[in-house]
Amino acid sequence: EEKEEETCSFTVPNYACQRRTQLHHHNPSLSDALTLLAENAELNEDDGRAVAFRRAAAVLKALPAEVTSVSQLKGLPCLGEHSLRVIKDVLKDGSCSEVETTKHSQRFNALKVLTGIFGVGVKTADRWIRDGIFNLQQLRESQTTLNRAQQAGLDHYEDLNQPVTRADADSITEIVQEAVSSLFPGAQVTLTGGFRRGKMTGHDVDFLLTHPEEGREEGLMDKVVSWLDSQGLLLYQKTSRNSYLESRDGPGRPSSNMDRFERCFAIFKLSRGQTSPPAGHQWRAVRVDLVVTPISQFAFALLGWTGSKLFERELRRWAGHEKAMSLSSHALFDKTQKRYLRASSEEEIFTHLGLSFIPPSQRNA
Ligand code: 8DG
Ligand code: MN
Ligand code: MN
Repeated sequence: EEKEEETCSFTVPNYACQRRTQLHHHNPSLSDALTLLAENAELNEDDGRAVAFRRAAAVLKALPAEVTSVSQLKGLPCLGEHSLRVIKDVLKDGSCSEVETTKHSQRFNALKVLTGIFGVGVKTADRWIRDGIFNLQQLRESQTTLNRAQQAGLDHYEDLNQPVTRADADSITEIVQEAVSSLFPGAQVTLTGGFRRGKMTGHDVDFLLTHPEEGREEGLMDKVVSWLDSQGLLLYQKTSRNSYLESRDGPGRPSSNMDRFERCFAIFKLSRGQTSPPAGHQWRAVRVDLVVTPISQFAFALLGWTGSKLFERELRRWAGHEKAMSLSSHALFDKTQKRYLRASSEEEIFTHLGLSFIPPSQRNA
């Protein structure tokens, strides 16, 4: 009897929000290759292609074992022709020429360095490149006018591109907690973003602030920011009530999931004792995002700010395409029933959406 040696082929559900995706998985070299191409597509504002690569990478992250042959991937969702070609190359040679070429291209590296400056988005970076600016030194030497965010970003470039550790996140949590509870007894501080998903490092620290009594959260942001500032803890801050003109990393990097919470993009000054600054330094700069939400929207905000970005995107796609619902960080609207569905926990939102609950540590798509 002839048996096809297709030892195990995998199956995974279509949407990342239907799957459990741990931080550590079995196919990092494949997902890294696809993630680099996604990053390149984002830097070139090719959103369609970027999402396709992100989805393909996420499918590989969700597999229960290492892929050894493309035949195991038959029937898996989100793996287009292009992604499969990349996977084949990496499986065969350990690398893919398109990935290697991209990784070493001048444009990719310039875009990465320039958008690595807080406050600089792809449009600005692209304009600078066309003006012959490819790196920080050329930017500093040019007569380019920088806005306040970009100037702070350039001033603290080294620190802000150093990973924030879990210990840094914990000491910032303590500081924010102290500020909030002394100014607004009863108000709550919740760590969100990558650290809530169990990441050991991040590019920033994300917090959600709320008060258990609806309306009592008003004024919280101004007071907290003033207090932090008076303690000399802020190197930069920009607070905004309506963020339609804002973005995930300050002006210039618009994102698809902006919301209307009161928020603050800040750069904290962490002193020795609160962190381990680079040798010879007394302090280091750390990016912090603060968001204030009324308690009635807290569950939606928590779900929306925990990420990963792809997981969030997939939740919204699932809601829209499969459930005729519209999900945001504020609410869930059922278009069939023409009404908002309330929720006071993330679990309830998953239930409304007809999804099994996925805990934060398994949302690392
Ligand atoms: P990292 O910082 O460790 O690198 O990763 P992260 O924590 O996952 O990414 P992040 O850029 O800090 O974003 C955290 C989450 O917040 C992510 O799921 C996307 C979400 N988010 C923004 N901006 C906005 C926004 O304007 N509105 C909403 N609703 N969510 C946002 O980053
Ligand atoms: Mn973050
Ligand atoms: Mn953030």
